[in-house]
Amino acid sequence: MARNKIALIGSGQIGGTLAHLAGLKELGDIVLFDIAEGMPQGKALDLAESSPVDGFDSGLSGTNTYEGIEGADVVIVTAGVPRKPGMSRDDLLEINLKVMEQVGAGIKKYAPDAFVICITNPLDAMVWALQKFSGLPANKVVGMAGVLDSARFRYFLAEEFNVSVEDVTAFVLGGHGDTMVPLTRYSTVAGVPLTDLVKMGWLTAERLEEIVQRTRDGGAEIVGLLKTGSAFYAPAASAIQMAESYLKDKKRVLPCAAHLDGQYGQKDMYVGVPTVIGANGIERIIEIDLNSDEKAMFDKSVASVNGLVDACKKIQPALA
Ligand code: A3D
Repeated sequence: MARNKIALIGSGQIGGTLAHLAGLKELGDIVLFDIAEGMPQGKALDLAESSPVDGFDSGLSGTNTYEGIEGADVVIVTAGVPRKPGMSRDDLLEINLKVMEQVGAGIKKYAPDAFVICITNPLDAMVWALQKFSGLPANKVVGMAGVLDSARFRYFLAEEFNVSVEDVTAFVLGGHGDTMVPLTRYSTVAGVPLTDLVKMGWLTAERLEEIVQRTRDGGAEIVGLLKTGSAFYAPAASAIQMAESYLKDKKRVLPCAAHLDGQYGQKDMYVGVPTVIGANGIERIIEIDLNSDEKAMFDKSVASVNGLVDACKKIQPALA
């Protein structure tokens, strides 16, 4: 059986890490695309030279033309600019929207059957625009944010309780931004909800709120430390988990920015919800019951994403 083909649009910090992880996991042959000449070729060669050491067989190549992504099974998009200290994700909107237009056209022409994972920020608005620009079916275009936001929440909780990260599950809903909604009663340690752990005295409600806030600010914390860009190891690992679930038809239940068509009372928008990812892309959107507090937080998050989508429509009227 021929190997799968994975195209990475954008070969910067996240793109390079995606290529490395996809190689180590032997997910398929990997093509790195970027507008910077020589850079994707250089990263591909460097990674290929690591393959004999790590023992993986993946073709690795770099390209500056969209022909190179032809027939890709998975496309992961990180093209654009990341945040610098003091910038919000929303500050990236105008420049990255133009990038999504080019990327969408490239995917439409050369990889119309791919499963497309968008990482470029501001995430929920960019994945919405990318789906429109590419014209691909909405179940095949998805945004990565929830897996990363949940992973941050899980890590902070595991650290707090001094337990394995493997035994902590977490649920984060809503847009990728300051309004994201970490759901404490659906997040657990070995199946015990955080709300019960508060009653059991594992932590106070105030401490839990601090951890929730640190999760919301997780991206800014890294930007503040790195100073030259934003997080890339954990975002790449998160997108690879989504790609793997698609390629291996694992049907993982993962929170992703998915296209809503009536679910959660929303029409034609992308926002973070629990999904099932399998060979048909987003195979299911799981609608969980939200209590009134959670619903209020979710609605606020939706309003903030809608504001960004409206800004996209103003910049590019073809999207309206
Ligand atoms: P960076 O290392 O700058 O890589 C971006 C790459 O995109 C660069 O190599 C550019 O040359 C390339 N590029 C720019 N314009 C184009 C274009 N028109 N076509 C093709 N390539 C282009 O950034 P990064 O890898 O650190 O981050 C990439 C994106 O991911 C940014 O928008 C970040 O804000 C975003 N990001 C999202 C998350 C989420 O959780 C959603 C987390 C971290 C970063």
